[in-house]
Amino acid sequence: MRETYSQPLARDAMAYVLAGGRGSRLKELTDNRAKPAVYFGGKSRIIDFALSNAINSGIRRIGVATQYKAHSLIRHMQRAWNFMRPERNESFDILPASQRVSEDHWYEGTADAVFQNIDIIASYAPKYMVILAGDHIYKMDYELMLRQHVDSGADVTIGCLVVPRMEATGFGVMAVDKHDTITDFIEKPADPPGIPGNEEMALASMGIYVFETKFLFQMLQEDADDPNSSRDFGNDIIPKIVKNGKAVAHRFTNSCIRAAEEIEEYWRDVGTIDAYFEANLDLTDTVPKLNMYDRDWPIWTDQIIAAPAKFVHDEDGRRGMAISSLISQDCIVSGAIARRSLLFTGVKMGSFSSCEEAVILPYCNIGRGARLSRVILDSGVRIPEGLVVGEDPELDARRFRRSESGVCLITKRMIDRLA
Ligand code: ADQ
Ligand code: ADP
Repeated sequence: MRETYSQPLARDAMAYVLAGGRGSRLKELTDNRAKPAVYFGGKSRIIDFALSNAINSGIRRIGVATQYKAHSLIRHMQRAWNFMRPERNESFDILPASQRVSEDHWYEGTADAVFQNIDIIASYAPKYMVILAGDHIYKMDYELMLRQHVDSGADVTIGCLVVPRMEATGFGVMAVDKHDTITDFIEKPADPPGIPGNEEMALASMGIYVFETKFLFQMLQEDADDPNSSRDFGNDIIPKIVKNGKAVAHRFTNSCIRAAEEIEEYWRDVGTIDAYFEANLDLTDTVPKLNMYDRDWPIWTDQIIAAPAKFVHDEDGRRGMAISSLISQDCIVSGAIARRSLLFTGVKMGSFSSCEEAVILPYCNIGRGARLSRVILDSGVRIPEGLVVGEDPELDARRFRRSESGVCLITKRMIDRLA
């Protein structure tokens, strides 16, 4: 029988965000920052989505494990996520891999990134742990997952998505019975099993797990004592529970979005240059699949003190304008045109310049007469006067990082090499 809950389970839960991965398929975008710190959507960073989901779900204890190139990630979180109040039993802990347990290694795998901080988690005594990845774009109410976990009596509940079978090779793939109890789990199979009756699709793990804290600690200790373990949730902990205990699949829905607004389920990995570019560009659609204007489920981020975006005539009377574009604060578009583009904070566009299908990260400067199309500009890039990108594929490929679908990623170093 279903229990009814007198108070949200989220109040007894801690969210633990794994944010240590590099995301190497994002190439130079992750040369100096971890994937969760990469900017997304006009003013946020990727990690803001998982963290906002946690806050919007009612979770008030959050830990974030960092490892690879964590400086800009940590700085962002210190600025944006410092509003938790210990006196109200709230907490926000940034947990860099700091050799807390052993002097000779950092976090070995995702399970180790939790194991090494068991004492800090225990000090807050959460009843449930919600383990999250810090590198996906989606909205999700974890309270619903917590309820399913308690109702089903599972040892672990795993968030899952239905994906095309051949795209499932990069995921943990599972088989379930009619109650969604997981009967098999294979991490990153070369030939993923399909869903019975729907063989071209597969049930993929989102890398999101709910455990009772006591049980998780026990599993992590056993894993730490196993010399053959790679200390990873997907490779070690989850397959073991599927074999010896009860693992249940929680099917992802945009459950936090009001029914009237529900367009289609939205979850993106944005792990490659092309996926990252497309997901950003999608936001310039008249009705995007991801609604960033939803006041019921806001995406929290750093609120910098900055002047409003400004569109001005230049000295020759040429209009500055933006069409189907997202323009953040502190931008100045002067006698220039932006089409289907995202201008993050502090971007300046000079006279006669134009950009079309451009993702322009904070504090870039676009010189007079420059013409850019299908580009991603890393933060702080200064585009020289008159530079043209997106019209000569061979020249672009020699100068910049040109993706399979012809998107050019441009960094400061690449611009310096042009000089
Ligand atoms: P992967 O996509 O391979 O598989 P993984 O590299 O294990 O993901 O990283 C998961 C999360 O942990 C990411 O957010 C990453 O940033 C972070 N992370 C990785 N190494 C870390 C470390 N040493 N310290 C701290 N954080 C770290 C996983 C599951 C699959 C599932 C996919 C879904 O194993 O079963 O399908 O996620 O994306
Ligand atoms: P990241 O390292 O992830 O790009 P940072 O927050 O470190 O993010 O800064 C991004 C870029 O923006 C850097 O080139 C930095 O010099 C520049 N920058 C940051 N804040 C400002 C500011 N207030 N004015 C001008 N440039 C800034």
